[in-house]
Amino acid sequence: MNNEVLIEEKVSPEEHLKENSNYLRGRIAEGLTDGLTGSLPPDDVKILKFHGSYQQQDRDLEKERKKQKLEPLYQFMIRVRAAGGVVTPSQWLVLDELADKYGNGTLKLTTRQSFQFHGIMKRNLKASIRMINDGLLSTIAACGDVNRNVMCNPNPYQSAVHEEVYNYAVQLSEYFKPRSKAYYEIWLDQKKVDGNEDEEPIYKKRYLPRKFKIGLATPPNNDIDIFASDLGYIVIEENGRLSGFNVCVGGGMGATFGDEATYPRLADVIGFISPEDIVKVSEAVIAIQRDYGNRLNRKNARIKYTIDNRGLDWFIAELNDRLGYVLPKPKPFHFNTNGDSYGWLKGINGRWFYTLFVENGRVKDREKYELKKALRELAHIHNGDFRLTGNQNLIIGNVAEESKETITAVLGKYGLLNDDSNSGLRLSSMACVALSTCGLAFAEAERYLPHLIDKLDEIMQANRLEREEINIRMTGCPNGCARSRLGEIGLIGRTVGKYNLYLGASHNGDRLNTLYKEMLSEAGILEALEPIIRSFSLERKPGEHFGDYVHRKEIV
Ligand code: SRM
Ligand code: SF4
Repeated sequence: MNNEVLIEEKVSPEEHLKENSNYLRGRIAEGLTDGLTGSLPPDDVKILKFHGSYQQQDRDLEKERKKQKLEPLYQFMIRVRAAGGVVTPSQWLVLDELADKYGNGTLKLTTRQSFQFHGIMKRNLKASIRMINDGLLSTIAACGDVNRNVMCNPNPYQSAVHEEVYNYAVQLSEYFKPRSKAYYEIWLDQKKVDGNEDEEPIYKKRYLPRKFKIGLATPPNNDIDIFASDLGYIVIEENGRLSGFNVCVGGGMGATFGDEATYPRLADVIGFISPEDIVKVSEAVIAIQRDYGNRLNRKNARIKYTIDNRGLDWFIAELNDRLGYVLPKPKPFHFNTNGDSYGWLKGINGRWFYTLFVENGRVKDREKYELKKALRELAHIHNGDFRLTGNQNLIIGNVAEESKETITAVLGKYGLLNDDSNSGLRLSSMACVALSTCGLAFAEAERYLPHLIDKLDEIMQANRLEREEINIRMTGCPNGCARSRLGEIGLIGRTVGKYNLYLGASHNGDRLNTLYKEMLSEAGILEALEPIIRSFSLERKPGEHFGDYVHRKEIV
């Protein structure tokens, strides 16, 4: 047996699956037409992710369905790929209609500036993906072992280079899309042209060992949490022009309880590049991860582990080697915050941008709070765009001076204008989807955090901190989809109703939080936080953030 065969055997089953999938086709097309089950075969479920969809089940109904001896209520989540989270009003209307027609009537704005639909039945999956494509959007590679949605700062008000940076995000997103035609054949009925064989010049047949995420951040705003990216670019502006990017590599939030070989890690800033080198550098970084990432153990396969296993110096040397030059040293930069600023702001292009708080990114109609309806009405009259933020919020963007009043009136009519009814804590909160759709959730997040904040607000108010922006993040498991390890207060679900409490991330996203207490119920969380919040209000230094305070006081 030669070496190649030995190496060949040492990969996870997923690697063989990808390799044998005929460039991401699998048997998805056949499975879609099988009316006997609402699910797809397990192998195809894995390949389906590369097409932007996850098979799920409604976990609220799990026990009842089992009791009735019914198969789980299988349904699909679809994620849209929209670089930088920018869509036009007409695209918004397509997505809004899709949520009602095939989904569960809601839109989820994600922590990576994208849209998700939940509750789509298998019989409607193809029509849904088609509808998204007809709206000139896509779902391709929104999930799977490839480069995902590329993030960038959505708020152009502070930087003349914003549009330029957005264009780079689009360029990267396009360049790193899989080249396989499978997506277009399965969902859009394009015919395979004989002799026109698939090829993946960047990814090769096994694609990447694991998901890969790129982001571009424009200081002083770190609202995309650049240090959580596999590959990040920090915009360096000189004399009002884009002079280049600092490159950072190796960020990732996920971990598994009880498995010390897994951990969250912040990206390291390793050098500086000229703007025109961004594709070349990204390709070299992705190729290193493709060639050296762990293909045996998916839990250790992200680039953060590739870097830690071989050393950052090795990584930089390998990158320099592939680039054919030595990366210059990074340039100074400074981030203020990883949160959003709400309300109207005038962009340097003279147009207006309204950042709207969307609690945990869920767009739906509730009694006396018809957010979905309001945004539909806005999309009908708005000529600019909609921009999703990395904090699950929405910017009504590029509003002409003469339209500002009309937009304000619609927001006012539906009670959406920012006012003091939302505390600083709530405006700085973020929670992942978790139950009932996420198959990995141990506990509630999106559906519970608003209630916990009601109670925390009472403590904040009693200490005159109701306007204080303490960034609080909750996830239903340690995968960290709402970047809970970057919360000044972080809560991670252990089991239904119990959370680990983490404290002390920085307010600008450059320091992780630390475990403070484990397995807390709601009463335990309130009891743990009350004295710290009280002492913070009394003993903080002027302008000191909560995350910094708990460090100074050695609470963590
Ligand atoms: Fe995530 C898996 C939702 C951003 C780390 N994530 C999942 C799945 C697909 C569960 C699954 O594998 O079955 C969740 C679907 C839930 C549902 O019902 O919709 C899910 N992740 C989300 C979203 C929707 C959270 C949200 O409420 O906004 C975010 C969608 C982003 C997007 O538009 O692409 C989302 N996920 C993130 C982030 C944040 C980020 O990228 O900045 C992270 C942490 C950063 C990172 O990647 O390390 C993240 N998601 C994970 C992980 C852990 C990965 C790891 O290598 O450690 C998993 C589990 C996995 O991949 O095995 C996961
Ligand atoms: Fe699901 Fe965990 Fe991600 Fe929350 S953090 S969406 S529970 S995988």
